[in-house]
Amino acid sequence: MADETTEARSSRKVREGIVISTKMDKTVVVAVVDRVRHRRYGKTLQRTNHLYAHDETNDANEGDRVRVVLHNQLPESTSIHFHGLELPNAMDGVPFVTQPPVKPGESFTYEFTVPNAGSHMYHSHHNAAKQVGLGLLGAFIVEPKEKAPHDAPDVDEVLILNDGAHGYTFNGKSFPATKPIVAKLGQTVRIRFMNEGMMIHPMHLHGMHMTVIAKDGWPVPAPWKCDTLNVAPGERWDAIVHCTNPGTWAFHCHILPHAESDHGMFGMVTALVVQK
Ligand SMILES: [Cu+2]
Repeated sequence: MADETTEARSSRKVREGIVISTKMDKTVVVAVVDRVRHRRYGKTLQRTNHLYAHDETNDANEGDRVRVVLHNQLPESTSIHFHGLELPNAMDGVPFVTQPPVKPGESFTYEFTVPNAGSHMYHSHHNAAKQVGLGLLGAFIVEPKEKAPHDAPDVDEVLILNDGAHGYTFNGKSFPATKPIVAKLGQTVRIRFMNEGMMIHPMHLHGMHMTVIAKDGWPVPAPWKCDTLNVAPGERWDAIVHCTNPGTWAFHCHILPHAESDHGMFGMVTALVVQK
């Protein structure tokens, strides 16, 4: 085990303030929260984003062994909770419940076998209204061992909703800085909605409907259709859009003060672009 850690460390790609995965051993994912300056840590982490519990070959990796090493270089305590994963208690990352807070300068290693597939998240579970609001979060996506037909969409997107100190954001950005989702006519898009904020956000797509296929990583018993999908704090919803209608379609939170002002659209607004 010690050797594995050394190997992984020697190969890890350290980017600023990010959670990092290494391919050195596909059973090992090393995450590091380091080189983070207090003023910037939120933005940095939120931009980075996604800790995938699978390697680049997209093997089904439900059941992988994962190691996440948290180095706390913040000026305050923190922790990592893996939201949605059904882990052994000691790995649940909740200060004063399952572990002491990880204090500034300290490290903590989370290690577990990935138990359940689906769209999950990881985030700080300490002073979270501030820390998660500033971006100590990401998507933790576990590919299932047994693939369903919708596990191979043409376009696969994660949309993390947040409403903390950085305002109303998708993946850390507010409109017009949000990234549009782009697909070709006839393609399918999977959107993995994740709400890391403190408010409900009804996500509304213009021009086409969504087909909801999973809730909190679990397939729904029967897929259902909608054009407005309420995403509450902590929830993850997976939906498929069959891109049958060409054009640039607004895609936004329908609590209007989260999306529109007298200066036009802002905040939780993006577009689904269906190209002919
Ligand atoms: Cu909203």
